Amino acid sequence: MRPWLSSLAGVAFLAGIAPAIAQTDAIALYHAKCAACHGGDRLGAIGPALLPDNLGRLGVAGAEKVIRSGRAATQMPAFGGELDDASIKALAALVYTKPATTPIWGVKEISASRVLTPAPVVDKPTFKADPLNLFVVVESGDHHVSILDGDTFTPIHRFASRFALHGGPKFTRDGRYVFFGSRDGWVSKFDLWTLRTVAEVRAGVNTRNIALSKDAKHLAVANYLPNTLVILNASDLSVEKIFDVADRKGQSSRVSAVYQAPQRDSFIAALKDVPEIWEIATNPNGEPVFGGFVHSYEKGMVEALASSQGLFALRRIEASEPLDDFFFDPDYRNLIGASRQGDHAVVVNLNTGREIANIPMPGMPHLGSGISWMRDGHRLVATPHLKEGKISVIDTADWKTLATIDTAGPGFFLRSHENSPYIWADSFLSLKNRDKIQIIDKETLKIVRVMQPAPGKTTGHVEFDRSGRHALVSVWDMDGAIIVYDATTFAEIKRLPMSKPAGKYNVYNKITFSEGTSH
Ligand code: DHE
Repeated sequence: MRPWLSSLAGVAFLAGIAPAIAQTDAIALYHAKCAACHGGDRLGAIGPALLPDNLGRLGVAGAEKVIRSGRAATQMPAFGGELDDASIKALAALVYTKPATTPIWGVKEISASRVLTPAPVVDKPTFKADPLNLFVVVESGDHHVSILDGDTFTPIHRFASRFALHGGPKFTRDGRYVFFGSRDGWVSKFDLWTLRTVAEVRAGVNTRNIALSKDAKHLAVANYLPNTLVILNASDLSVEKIFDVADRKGQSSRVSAVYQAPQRDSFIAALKDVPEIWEIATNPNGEPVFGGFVHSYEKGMVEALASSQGLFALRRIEASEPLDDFFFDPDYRNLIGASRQGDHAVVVNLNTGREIANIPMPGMPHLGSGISWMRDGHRLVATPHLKEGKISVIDTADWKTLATIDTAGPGFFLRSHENSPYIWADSFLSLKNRDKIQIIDKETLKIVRVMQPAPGKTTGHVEFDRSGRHALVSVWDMDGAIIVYDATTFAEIKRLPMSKPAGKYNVYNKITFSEGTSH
């Protein structure tokens, strides 16, 4: 038995339950009721991993509720009829106990998880819709993905995804393949022409997101558990390299996120626990892709499975503090990273590796959702704030805050399109106004309209079609919807029922790195 499963006293302590209940064999109970789906070691199987960091914001009380009542639209049954309250509390406390030793998830484990299901050979899509104007919709309610025709807004396919996909899916430049990452570390490769999943692999135990290299040959996976950055071969999802992430002094770190930087032909990684930003060459020549400005390189980290010289060469950029949640300017020369204090952001010039500005930004900016556009010859960047109902607008000429737009409440996502004069902003995290969408004029920086697509229901995340004429809005409810709006008149065109649709992604906008959408 694993050491971290062996302490009933600890479980009872964590659960705050009486000694008599402490005798309840929570571990035996776990093995009897949970292990078949969630794995004997809690690392997940057909059900998700049951480790505190994987469970995120659910909380112990939330876990008790799920054990008691089950989880709608999943295979998680309700145990309320067969387990008493003390047993449910002991199980919830158990799954919220950190493992005493870090689970091992290296080349062997990753490779053993890989499943290949090649699709039939085709030379064109197996459907009539414009393959570049499809929308990929992640339905987080029942863990499915829907594919929509972006001209008629009609679903053409729906399939079960891995549990809890997170972050934007990543598309190959021809728009044929899309990759998804789940919080439990699963990476899935889906063929949009044959509408089939063609490969899957579990690249981590607790994963943040994925990024695809410029040439679509390599896929990077950012992990919180273990502290690794995994590079997969994007063709068959085999392991190419694993970085055990640590700073120069050897201090290990989680990886907050990894981003593709096509203009630089590299990946850029945000590290959670150490003041370094990593840049990893995805070009076999390595160094020249960084424009000759590079000072420090380290090659061949822990498991150098790739032998070519410059490929995956690592450059460490030292920062004054750990930075998270990056926004990049369109040529990927500069990034803006949020300080963990939540009150300022730091601009780093990636060519020189130096910090060039510090921008006060109270209220925890969510730079990952930032967008940029040109106004009066200046490139502006807008970012929502997770803790305040404000949108900051920064002028990249001097990296100063040009305006602060007050909204109905803290928001999560922003969207625009090069053909639209407006920014669409939600108030996703507001207590009272989470059903509001604000339309902001990109010239005047004023709110010109407030919409309430589904009164009382959390609404957020907008994506335009390839022309910019329509905007699709998510109603995040089990009984939710994607609402299609005319992006000029704001008239509702169509309402498609969906199960808690999270993000939706237009193939063309993604592969062209459209201005106004996430990359
Ligand atoms: Fe996300 C993208 C981090 C919570 C839905 N989220 C991202 C990205 C990062 C990130 C770094 C960009 C990755 C990419 O697209 O490749 N998210 C974080 C957090 O640190 C945070 C605040 C806490 C956490 O638990 O991880 C967080 N995110 C959430 C949620 O609670 C959301 C609303 C629901 C969910 O699915 O968990 C959520 N995040 C999203 C979505 C995107 C995303 C839909 C992709 C946006 C896009 O348009 O590209």
